[in-house]
Amino acid sequence: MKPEADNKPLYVTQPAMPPLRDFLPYLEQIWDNKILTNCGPYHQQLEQALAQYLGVKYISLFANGTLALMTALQSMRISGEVITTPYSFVATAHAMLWNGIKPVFVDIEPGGFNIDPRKIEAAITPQTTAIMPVHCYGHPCDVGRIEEIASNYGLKVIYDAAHAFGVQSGGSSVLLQGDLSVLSFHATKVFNTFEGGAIVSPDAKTKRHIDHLKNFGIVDEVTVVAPGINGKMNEISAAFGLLQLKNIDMALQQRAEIDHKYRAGLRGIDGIHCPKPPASAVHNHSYFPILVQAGYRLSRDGLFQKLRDADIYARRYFYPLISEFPMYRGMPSAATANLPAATLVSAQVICLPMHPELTDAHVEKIVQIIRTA
Ligand code: T4K
Repeated sequence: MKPEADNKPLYVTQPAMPPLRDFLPYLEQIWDNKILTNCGPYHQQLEQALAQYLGVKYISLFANGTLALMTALQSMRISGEVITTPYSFVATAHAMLWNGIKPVFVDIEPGGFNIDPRKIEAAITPQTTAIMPVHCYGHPCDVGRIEEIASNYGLKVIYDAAHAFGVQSGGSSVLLQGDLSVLSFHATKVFNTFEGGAIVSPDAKTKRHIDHLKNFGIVDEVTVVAPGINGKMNEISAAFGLLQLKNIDMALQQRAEIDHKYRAGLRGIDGIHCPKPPASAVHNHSYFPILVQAGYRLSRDGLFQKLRDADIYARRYFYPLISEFPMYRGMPSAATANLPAATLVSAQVICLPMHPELTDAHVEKIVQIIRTA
């Protein structure tokens, strides 16, 4: 970490930018060969490099994570109802509406951030075709239990793994779980391509189908096999991804150190709780959520404002819950009484700034505000 703070605002997430000069050779290459998109050379290289880095075999790049979620659902022919969590970014449920699917919200585990597998079975109806859990903040879901339920009821599992770049559970990539996993490479993510996303598939046939769907369903000049979308990642984004990948291990290490410093600094403050991911997981420290609970001197929103007054743009991810937005709140599963754990966490959470360029002084400043508020 750099030693000194500056007076720039601190955002909850911020992309770590490699030196511009390192990107110029990639740009020159694109200018030279004039292939700007449609699965060009950088697109292909990034798919291979990511598969290797992430420890998965089949990955399809997308223009963003939301298009990847929509296509993942389409590729599995998911219809009817899909069980999901209300404690996520709104794209998780929006991807279902785009496919004419009804999301059914199930509460999160008390003391955690992910869907509670013990509550899934009660939400299954004859219309249920799939479960879409979210590895929220990169904390792995209870994948074993979810798999068990899915196979008992013949349901597909599509993980929204937007936060789970590089996360491992039980000794292998968490992206290998379920039928498909969907990543986001948005500017605010651990690994970014400006905008971007990906689907991890279990086999070559599924990847091929997804690759057709993200390119209008086109197979060749005269063959279109499905009403696909334009979901392709462009060459500039793919090139940026290749450059980012060179620095990703260092960025992950810096995040781990910042996480450690926050925990040490915030230890012992009454009413401030810093939930940890399971100890068995290899974590990516994509976010640093704290819970502001009884015993703290300010309300959650009081502390949120105090930070903002000091130019620290922490965020209340995820408040409001998805189930509270107008297009969802009339659904029976969106009732607050059905979602007590998510409602509580949503009212307590603040995600503190977390990105590799935070200095010791930044962390100390944030800790000091929370300690002395
Ligand atoms: N599933 C889950 C679980 C997700 O969290 C997301 C996205 C998705 C699916 C969908 O994936 P994508 O289609 O986005 O690939 C942000 C991101 O836009 C969104 O990608 C992310 N989740 C969500 C959790 O956070 P906002 O509306 O909070 O972003 P914004 O613009 O307020 O940015 C947050 C902070 O980041 C800003 O205060 C400043 C900083 N920032 C932002 C941008 C865009 C930068 O420093 N540089 C930037 O370029 O949604």
